[in-house]
Amino acid sequence: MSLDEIKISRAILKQFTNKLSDYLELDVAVVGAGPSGLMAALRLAQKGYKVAMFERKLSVGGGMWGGGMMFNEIVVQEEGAEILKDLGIRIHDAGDGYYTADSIECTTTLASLACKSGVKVFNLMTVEDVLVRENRVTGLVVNWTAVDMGGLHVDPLAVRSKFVIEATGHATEVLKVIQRKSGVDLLTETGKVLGERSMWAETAENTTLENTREAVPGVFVTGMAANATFGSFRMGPIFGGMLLSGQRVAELIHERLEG
Ligand code: 48F
Repeated sequence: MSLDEIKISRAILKQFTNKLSDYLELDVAVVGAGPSGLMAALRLAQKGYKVAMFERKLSVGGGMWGGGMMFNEIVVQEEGAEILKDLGIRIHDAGDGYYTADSIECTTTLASLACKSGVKVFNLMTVEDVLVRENRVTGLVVNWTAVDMGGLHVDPLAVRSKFVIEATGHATEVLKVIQRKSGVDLLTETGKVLGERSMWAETAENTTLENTREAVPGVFVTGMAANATFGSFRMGPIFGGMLLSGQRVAELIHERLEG
């Protein structure tokens, strides 16, 4: 077979355009492909929902690749270890209820399972705004990350979704744009993002689950974004809370979509 560069180019363009066009209307749009977002997307896709993830960077995985301070192992507690085992990720018993796992195995397995379950990942895209109708978020406004990085004056495109998951981590970028532009109050004490506090692993892990909830009509928060939204602590390289939070947000949205 002879290879033709134009056929290669056309194959990519056609398939990508079809994929993006198919995923402009969604059940759930996940912003940020870190561990909590990936876990949420995986569980929702396993339930049969149409899910897309928008990730600013070239790679998915967020802060999971680097373990703690670039030592590429993560720590989980008992419940997190159960999830990793269920996903087929190998764990090491570090004693006293702590388990470690290779962060590269965790990230690649989680990402692979999400893709194979039907999640479509759009990497290199930044969510810069949302669609709001009658005080409810109904979708996302996305642009190429390169446009953002280049400071180029290029208009974005829009995606409609029944629910949005804010999984942008410490930055809570989706909620911050909603706060700045929509006039809709967040479901926090002040109506604004309360902000993340300094490291306290135990409390942070415990509060992650209770902070995993709807933060503005149509938008659920998960992972570190949940703690940052509701003013809780950071936890460092212990990841059980991220995985549990991803599962929890998937359950909450499933209940709403079913009801
Ligand atoms: O930060 P990140 O890994 O969030 P997470 O799932 O996990 C937090 C842990 O990694 C760690 C921790 C552990 O316990 O504290 O920090 O809560 O992933 C967030 C992802 O969102 C992307 C960002 O590139 C990263 O991959 N992201 C952030 N803002 C945007 C975005 C945006 N506006 N549009 C698209 N992607």
